[in-house]
Amino acid sequence: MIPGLRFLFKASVIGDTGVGKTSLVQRYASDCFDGQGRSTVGVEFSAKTLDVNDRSVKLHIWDCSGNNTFLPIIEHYFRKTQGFIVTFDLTDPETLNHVYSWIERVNRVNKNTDPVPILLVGNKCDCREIVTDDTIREIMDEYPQIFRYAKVSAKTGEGIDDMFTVFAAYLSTYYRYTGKAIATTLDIMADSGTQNVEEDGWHCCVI
Ligand SMILES: Nc1nc2c(ncn2[C@@H]2O[C@H](COP(=O)(O)OP(=O)(O)OP(=O)(O)O)[C@@H](O)[C@H]2O)c(=O)[nH]1
Ligand SMILES: [Mg+2]
Repeated sequence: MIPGLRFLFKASVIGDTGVGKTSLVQRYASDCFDGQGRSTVGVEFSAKTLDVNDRSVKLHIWDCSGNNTFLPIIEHYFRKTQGFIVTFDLTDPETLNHVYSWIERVNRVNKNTDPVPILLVGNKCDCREIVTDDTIREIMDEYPQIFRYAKVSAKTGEGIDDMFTVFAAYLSTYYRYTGKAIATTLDIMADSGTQNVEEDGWHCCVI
């Protein structure tokens, strides 16, 4: 671990209602799965810290409702998000088709910035898969901002830790080395060991 090198990223988990967004966040943050399926009202917040590539990365995770009623509220959370986790249900091809509109929404809200990195996640891999790899490939070809596709199960926990580790590792490298304004800010903070960006000393990577 490099002393003083700590990053904070805002992450938003989005996708259709019922794909398992809350379940996968709960599995990651609390290692539990309640199977109740209570639809999220608006947005729920979780935080978790992990070590990746000698850096301590804190993720502020905003779990957004997939219900259209809440779109005006959750779109507010799309701003100043460093990375999106766009989720679909491997047993429901419609939810994969809707990934297009979720990404379009993200890009519309962030039209004045570079495309925000996206991790595409297919959840419920404990069940029989119905979606086709071809469709996933088409979406990834259309949106190069999707840096990785992960297949997971919130129910069994398969792939969940890995997907968040990959997500945090990618963001910390992306924002540090892409030469964007944010990367400069991070470098300065890291080099000077700045501690005063956030009250608790985390480098908040808000663009
Ligand atoms: N078999 C299986 N069921 C899952 C998995 N993840 C979630 N579910 C179930 O899918 C349903 C919906 O899960 P939620 O986590 O509430 O879905 P959500 O995407 O947060 O839904 P909204 O909050 O309405 O947007 C629940 O009944 C869960 O128990 C999984 O990995 N495998
Ligand atoms: Mg939910």
